[in-house]
Amino acid sequence: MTHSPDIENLKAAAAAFCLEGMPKEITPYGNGHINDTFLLVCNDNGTEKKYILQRMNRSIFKNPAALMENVANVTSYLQEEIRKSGGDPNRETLSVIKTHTGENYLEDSLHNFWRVFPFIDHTFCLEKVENTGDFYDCAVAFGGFQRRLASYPADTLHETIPFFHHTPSRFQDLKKAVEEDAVGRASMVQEEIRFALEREADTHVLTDLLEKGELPLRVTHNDTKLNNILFDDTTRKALCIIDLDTVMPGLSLYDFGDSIRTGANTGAEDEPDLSKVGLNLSLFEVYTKGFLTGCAGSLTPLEIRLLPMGAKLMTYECGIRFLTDFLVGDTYFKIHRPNHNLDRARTQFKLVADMEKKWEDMTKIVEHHGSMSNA
Ligand code: ADP
Ligand code: GN1
Ligand code: MG
Repeated sequence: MTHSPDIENLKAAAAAFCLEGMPKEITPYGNGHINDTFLLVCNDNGTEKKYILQRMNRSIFKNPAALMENVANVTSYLQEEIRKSGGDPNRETLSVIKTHTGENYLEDSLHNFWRVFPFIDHTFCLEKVENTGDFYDCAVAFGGFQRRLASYPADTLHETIPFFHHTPSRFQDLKKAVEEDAVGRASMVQEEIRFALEREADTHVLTDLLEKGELPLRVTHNDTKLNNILFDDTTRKALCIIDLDTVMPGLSLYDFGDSIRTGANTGAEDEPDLSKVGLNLSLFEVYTKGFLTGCAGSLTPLEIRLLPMGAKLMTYECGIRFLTDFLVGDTYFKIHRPNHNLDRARTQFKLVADMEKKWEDMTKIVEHHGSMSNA
């Protein structure tokens, strides 16, 4: 387990970057499960300049240089695209603040890896959908992100986490964790393990079609949860997509599915009361409509047909990742209470079960909006 950085580590890290003004406050920020995120406020002759300072998760991201090269290149590309379409490149995408030696990140003497982004001010980030309009905007933005990156040279992107959404290999990881039972927790989650194992046949539906060349590989975000998008305080429009660590070649269905998993759930990802968890079909419909609009006709008929499968599989995959992490002793996702990963796995499985009940409705919704988008 990596310890939280102390204030001296934080100050030393901040000092390595080309900032406007002198750092005056550094405080923990946001609700991510992976990196350690801080709001860094600088004083620039009486004016405040804000930044996001992050300690990257070095046990998950093995090659920070490659990762930051992806982020720097993708954000420069997006800035150009946004500029061409008349948008504001300083607010509608991240950009990488360099160190004094011109690097995209800093490795400190403790082998921590740090990076800095401008803080996109006057924005908010949602942990839960508050109204359908927000979720629609989010869908258009994530669809648009994929569309904007359609011509990005995918072969120049490094694979930051190999087999990230390869559900069959996530399934193998779960089986291994069950067999090894490293911290003696398997006996308490027999029901959850059975739920996961019963669905093995689903795990390779998308990867098989990809291997057969029937689904196109695209540049995708791969972590399109609701809190990875910033909304503008003034316009309340989806403004900027963040958390670009997993931008890699992937399937459109991954991006669609992960947003449904997080945004169309009637409960929180870690809700202990499972009666609150289920699929909100009207939010599913809103997101389907928005995503198809954002992708602007670029999805193939098979991709559209498989949108419900993308939603179910991303939810199932996340559930088995949480369950695996619970079984190995909580080494990947940050937890804030005992059994946190178990609570998370349970919500995901409850959501999968609810999607299975509502499958016909999900299919009809997709058929309806899919036919309109191709009309
Ligand atoms: P993680 O990989 O741990 O999820 P993120 O990059 O998503 O880390 O950052 C965590 C949170 O910090 C986000 O959900 C968001 O609230 C906030 N955040 C990150 N970058 C910015 C930014 N540039 N401007 C404003 N808020 C940000
Ligand atoms: C992590 O980084 P964050 O909190 O946005 C994870 C996602 C999971 C998600 C579950 C790099 O997302 O894959 O779906 O937690 N990111 C990584 O909440 O593993
Ligand atoms: Mg995040």
